[in-house]
Amino acid sequence: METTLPSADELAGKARETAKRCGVNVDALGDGRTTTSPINGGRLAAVDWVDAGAVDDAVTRARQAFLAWRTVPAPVRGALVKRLGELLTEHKRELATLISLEVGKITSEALGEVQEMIDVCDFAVGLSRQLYGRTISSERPGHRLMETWHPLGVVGVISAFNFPAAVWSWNTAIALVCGDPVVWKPSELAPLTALACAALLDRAAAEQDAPAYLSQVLIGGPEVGEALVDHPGVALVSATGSTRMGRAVGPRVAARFGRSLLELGGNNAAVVCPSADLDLATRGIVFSAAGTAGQRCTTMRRVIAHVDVVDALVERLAGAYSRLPVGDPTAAGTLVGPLINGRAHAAMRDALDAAVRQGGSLVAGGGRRFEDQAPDAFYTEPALLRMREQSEVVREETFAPILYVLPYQSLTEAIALNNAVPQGLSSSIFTRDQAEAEVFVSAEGSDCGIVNVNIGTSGAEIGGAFGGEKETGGGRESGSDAWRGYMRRATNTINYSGRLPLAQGVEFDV
Ligand code: UN1
Repeated sequence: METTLPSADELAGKARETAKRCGVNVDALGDGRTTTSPINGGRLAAVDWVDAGAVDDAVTRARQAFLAWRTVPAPVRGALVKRLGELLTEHKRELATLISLEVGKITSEALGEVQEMIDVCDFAVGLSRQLYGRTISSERPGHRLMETWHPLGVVGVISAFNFPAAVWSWNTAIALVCGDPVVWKPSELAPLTALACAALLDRAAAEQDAPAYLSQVLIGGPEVGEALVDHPGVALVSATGSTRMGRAVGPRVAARFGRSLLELGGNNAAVVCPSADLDLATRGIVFSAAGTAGQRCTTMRRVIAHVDVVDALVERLAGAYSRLPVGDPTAAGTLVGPLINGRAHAAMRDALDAAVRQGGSLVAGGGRRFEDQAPDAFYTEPALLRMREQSEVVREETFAPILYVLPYQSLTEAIALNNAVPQGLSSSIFTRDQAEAEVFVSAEGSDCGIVNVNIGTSGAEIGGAFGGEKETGGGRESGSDAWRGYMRRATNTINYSGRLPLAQGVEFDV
């Protein structure tokens, strides 16, 4: 595809104007740290950073907001989130533009990210009338047992570049209806997107007369995240990022008996069975493997295909890979935008070299594009490789569009391969054999937090609980009952008998 990438001035002007339309005070951004756009590698914006010292002030203010917000009835808290959802709907296109400019997402996926934000607001508004506890039969006459759910406290959110807005919203929409203020440390690569989200929520909060400082954003480096992790006033740390980051965060939060919700790496596979609809499987696989330039935590990185269909499948995949339009993510028709930066590109090159050393063969893609035009932008063709076995590099998560295809003979072997990686986020099976599908989703099937049938591994809806096992960290965000992670449970025993029978038949007469 012929592409002329936009100039740095053009993108910087667009970013400034779009942020302004979302309510960001662009004249007060300062001239601190420069960010670049992965679209052309050029300067996009400059934003002042705070240092770790800002965390204590922010948490103190959030704690004040908590004392007020926790007494506001949950359905009234829901009204704030409802307004946020309306403002996100109104500014959907602008937010999507900022996401594309800052992290290189194609327009459709950037709009999809904002749609996830709107959807989780809808979900949270409904939830605000459904924060149910149970009543439980007491073993004693004239007694009732019940549980009540109360706001937990300040939630610290640490998010990554690849979903620079949606991850905040999954946490914030739920936290706010649960009665918790949020302090957010976004990716330093996407500060304008974060400031735009914050401006929209500030506007909603002002309109709804919500307490000040319910939501704060701290633009800064890793030391800001660390201070949030260590602060005893942060009741829950919800961190999305690499397994390396999670390994540092988890124990530090645990050491102060805080709560953490970890959403870390994935190494997601699809099993393709002999009965699979190969055209459907091809479409599902290519979206999950090449979409977002391989930079979702749910990106498909492995295909485990039955020996009877592996050749036919690889042929279809290779055809689709050769037709993938790589280019300017804001241009119509592009399906694969740039990698976030040169480091990601180097990691991709290293993984491809390692895969070949480990017996793999490159079937399609892997090359770099537009290097002459924009040496600091990193466009790559998604790579498709055949591997003889699940070697070391296949068991690692490389945050780039690399898809390894492995053969299998029996479903038991396929499931074992699916599970034989340290990560446990997402998985899928393509089959028309119901028994095979059932085995894959059963207790002896995939060990992941997300297990799909006849769709790819990425693009989950917000209604389900999102997250995974093993090195993925175990946390669950967004839908289903993930809200419980943002509240504290009290078990209440109510005695209306006028006597004092003790549980377990204990006698203690005084
Ligand atoms: C992520 O990459 O951090 O399921 C989240 C999906 C999206 C979320 C991905 N709804 O692909």
